[in-house]
Amino acid sequence: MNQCHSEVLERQLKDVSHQMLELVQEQLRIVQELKLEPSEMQQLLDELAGLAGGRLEESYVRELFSVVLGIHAKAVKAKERKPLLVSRDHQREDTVIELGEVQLGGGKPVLVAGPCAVESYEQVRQVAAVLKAAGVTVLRGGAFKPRTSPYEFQGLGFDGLKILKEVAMEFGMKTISEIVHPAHVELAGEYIDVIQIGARNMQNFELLKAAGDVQTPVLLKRGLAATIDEFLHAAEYIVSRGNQQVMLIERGIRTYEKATRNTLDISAVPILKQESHLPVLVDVTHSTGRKEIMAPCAKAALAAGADGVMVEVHPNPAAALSDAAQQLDFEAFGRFYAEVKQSGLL
Ligand SMILES: [Mn+2]
Repeated sequence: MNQCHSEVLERQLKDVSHQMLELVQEQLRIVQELKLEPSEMQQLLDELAGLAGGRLEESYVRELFSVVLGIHAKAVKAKERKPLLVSRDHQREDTVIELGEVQLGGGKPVLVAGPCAVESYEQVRQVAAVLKAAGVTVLRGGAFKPRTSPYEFQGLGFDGLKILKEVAMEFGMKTISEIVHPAHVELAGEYIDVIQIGARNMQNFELLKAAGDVQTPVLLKRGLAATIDEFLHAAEYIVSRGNQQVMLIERGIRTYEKATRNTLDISAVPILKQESHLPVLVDVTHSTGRKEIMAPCAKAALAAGADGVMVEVHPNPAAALSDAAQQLDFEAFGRFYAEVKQSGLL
């Protein structure tokens, strides 16, 4: 082959390759515009493979054209997979939930505190007075208590919600309480500012739907054996019904570890913040079950990006009707709060 002939061939190779590139792009455009089904794409491939001859084997033809068809199939799938409403892909900015003077998810972390259960007017009032004096304005207290055993204290029900409302009015506080029955969700909004859906009910889909049908903010607890994906999908149940005011709270998951009541999944905090625009809180009481490590765990949660921390406080934990072992008395709460505040994270 002389010099001149090889130069011509090289130019031809370049030309043909460029044309091929253009043709492949054109092929992809047409395939996408036609919105071909996988079965139709297979048919086309079979036809082309049947035309193979000369230097090209059937399998090479299939390989050559399957690239374009593969790109198309991937694009179709990606289009079908819509991002969750609770995801960052759907909404970039943080969701901010206003609770009186405090904002959850607004960049300034919030402390939520109160007794495990509403036991009496006097008990709630005592706690509220101490918390308010310390500067805490969001009060929690369980009126409906789904307990492990049916023989344990089940809560005061609506009478408990009434007590919360009365005390909150007196001290100018906002309230959070768990609701366990879908039929109670609407009425609950008249007594409390935030409906909590507990860990055991995280996948109670009828309850989630009912919470999605009202406009009361919802605090959704992570189930004790729920993955982060299941947690986010549970939140999606609420948001997809129209209630966008949802907060997520990590409360520990069940592992083989016995040193703590549950295992606080601190990594869930930055993952949830990354994956979702909803505010993320950490319950240091139920995740640890150990008073002496609640302050460091609260600091860890805040350092990891949590928008708030929840802790249980009782005037006389030893006599509490639920979670006696892990509620802080007023003195311990004072130490806890001071230690967390001293870190500058709260
Ligand atoms: Mn409790």
